[in-house]
Amino acid sequence: MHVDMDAFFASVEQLDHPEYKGHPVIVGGLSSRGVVATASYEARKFGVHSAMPISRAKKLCPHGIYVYPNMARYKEISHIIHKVMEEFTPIIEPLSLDEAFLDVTGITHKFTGPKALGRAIKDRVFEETGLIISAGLAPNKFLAKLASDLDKPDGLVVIPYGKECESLANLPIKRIWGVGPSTERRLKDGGFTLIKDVQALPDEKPLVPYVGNQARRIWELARGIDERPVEPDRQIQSVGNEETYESDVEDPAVIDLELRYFANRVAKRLRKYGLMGHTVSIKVRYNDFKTVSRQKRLDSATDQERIIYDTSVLLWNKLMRERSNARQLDHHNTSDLNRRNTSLSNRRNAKSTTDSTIIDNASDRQLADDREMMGAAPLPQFDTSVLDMPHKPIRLLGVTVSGLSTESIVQDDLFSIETDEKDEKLSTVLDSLASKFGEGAVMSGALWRRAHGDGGERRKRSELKAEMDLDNEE
Ligand code: TTP
Ligand code: MG
Repeated sequence: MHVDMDAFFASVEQLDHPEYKGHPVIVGGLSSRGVVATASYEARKFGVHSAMPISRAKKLCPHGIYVYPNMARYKEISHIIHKVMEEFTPIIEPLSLDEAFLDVTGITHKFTGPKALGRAIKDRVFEETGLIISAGLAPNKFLAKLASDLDKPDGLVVIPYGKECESLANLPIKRIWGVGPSTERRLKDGGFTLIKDVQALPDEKPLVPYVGNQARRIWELARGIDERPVEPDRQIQSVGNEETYESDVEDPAVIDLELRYFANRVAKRLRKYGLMGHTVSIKVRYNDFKTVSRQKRLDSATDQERIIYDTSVLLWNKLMRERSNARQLDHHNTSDLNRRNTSLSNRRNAKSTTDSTIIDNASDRQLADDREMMGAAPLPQFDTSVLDMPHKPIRLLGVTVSGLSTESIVQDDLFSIETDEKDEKLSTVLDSLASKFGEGAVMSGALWRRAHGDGGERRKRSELKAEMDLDNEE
């Protein structure tokens, strides 16, 4: 089923201003260069339509009521409509504020027929909003969308199984999904005007000279064949990596490597899905199973490894310092715990004053070498002493980026624009190299070994948990 509100923005305005009812209402930018977002059906009689310059609309319909869009209100109504749809099925694919596909395959038996189901959703939308939605029910998405538009406004059209070809036959070819003005022109050049002209072909071959690789899809759609599933709007809420270790981890150098690895993986997946996130979190589970997490909201969203790593380090240190302060206030430790704390805090103190001894450690030297290969504007000094010592052995570590959006970032700081652009460019180059030559081509030696488990079994308790958290709620 496909549903689509009638003259959506204009109908909402008529609902909110009853005095507009029955009059031509035009919603759009009101400046001299503004365009029409939509027009009520009363205004459409004057030839006013979406995307037309307001100045032209005013010539066609000088007595119309011209209003500026109130997006917040339209979103509110859209949300109510979505809730109504959810009464029917969870498999909803919204296409815009006012239209959606619903997979109703599993619920038709609850109604006397598809028409009754369409009627039911139309009635519920009207009860909840006072607005009219048109509905189309058909064996697939293409036909359902076509059907919802066939009898607008207040449409309710069913194209039953077996009637696919018949209902399409006499429609112009531009009604085929994806056939825009230029494809339409080319099809007409080939003598195809109505959908039945395409249906008459035994296969798609005669279309190839005119529409190239679109031929198969157009030929299938003309016969009402469309296998695309309804894709529910489950949104990715976060992208994260975490790992539970075979044996507990205490070495800040290892933790640093883990944070780098997680930042690398998370950033790569964000970029793969074209996402950016503005919140970085770390999760830590101690060997006593106590689990804590800390998060930080960034000034702007990121998909950059370097920023994710830096923020993780910041969060790690913050967490360790909070814990050690809390411990200093706590005087009822057992002697065992006291011993451990003393030794750990000695080590921490030693580290913070004598960095060189840490750097001299072989694994740190390796990491320092790897820094050269990491490329992306490394820390001023690759110095694992930036990481505080854990005060208890670590069983699990993880890094997650949430607050995702697909929007590009808006920067207000010239310096950060430069840095980010540089990092971004590098990340893109690294990603394309990785897809060409495999990850080993770009990952630093230590990260590569980390990724491929060389020595990794020393710590792995379970498989790496890389997750894209999906929002299943509302
Ligand atoms: P549509 O569903 O295309 O149009 P509509 O709901 O106004 O009219 P109908 O479905 O009955 O033909 O778009 C939904 C809303 O999206 C519309 O009310 C306003 C907005 N919109 C624009 O802002 N600009 C546009 O170019 C279009 C087409 C729509
Ligand atoms: Mg609409």
